[in-house]
Amino acid sequence: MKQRLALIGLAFLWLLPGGHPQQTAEDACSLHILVPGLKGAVGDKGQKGGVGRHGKVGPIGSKGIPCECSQLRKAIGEMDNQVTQLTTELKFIKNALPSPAAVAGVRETDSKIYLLVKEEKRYVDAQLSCQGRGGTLGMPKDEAANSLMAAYIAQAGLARVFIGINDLEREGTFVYADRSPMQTFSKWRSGEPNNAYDEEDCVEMVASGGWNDVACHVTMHFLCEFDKEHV
Ligand SMILES: [Ca+2]
Ligand SMILES: [Ca+2]
Repeated sequence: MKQRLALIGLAFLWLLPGGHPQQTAEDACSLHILVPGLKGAVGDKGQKGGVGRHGKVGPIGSKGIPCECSQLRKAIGEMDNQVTQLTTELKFIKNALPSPAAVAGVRETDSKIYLLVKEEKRYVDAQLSCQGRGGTLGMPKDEAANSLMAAYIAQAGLARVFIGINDLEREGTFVYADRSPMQTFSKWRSGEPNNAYDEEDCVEMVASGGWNDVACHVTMHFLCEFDKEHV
């Protein structure tokens, strides 16, 4: 987000009248470029009165250049979109984030925001916590999402977190927290899911990105995800 703010800041500086030393906007749709005159070469001191070989050239008058209104409008439109998106994200940050100590930053893609919550909760409570913030436990549905989540966990120095996958309703049939079925993508660790002790119906992701079914009543940190459209 910092990068985007910096970009927008730069874009505003560029567009502000006087923001660039060589540009002034005299009307809405023309830019005038002022080119300073060339200074004459300094004459030899001993030859007072002599005119330098390159005498002073007067300032070149401002020359009107019709600017590309459509490009400017497009740039402004894009900034409008970015402001809207930033407003949405700020709203999310205000509403969804727990105390700063419990968060290891956020990660985001074009469509999702991921939030690692460093509070130890049981699976069901973790899911409720994510839902209370407007999201759900993280649901890695493809390699890209899985990799992003794994890197996030590793960078936060955590070994494992709950993610939004379970076979609570039907043993051996794993579904995502939004009840959508497992598709072709999965990331089970070797030998998993093993339903150990006949009680493993929830799923953790370890820092390498692999999945393991675990008991739902154990407590651990967890990873929420949010649809940007719905935050
Ligand atoms: Ca199970
Ligand atoms: Ca297991």
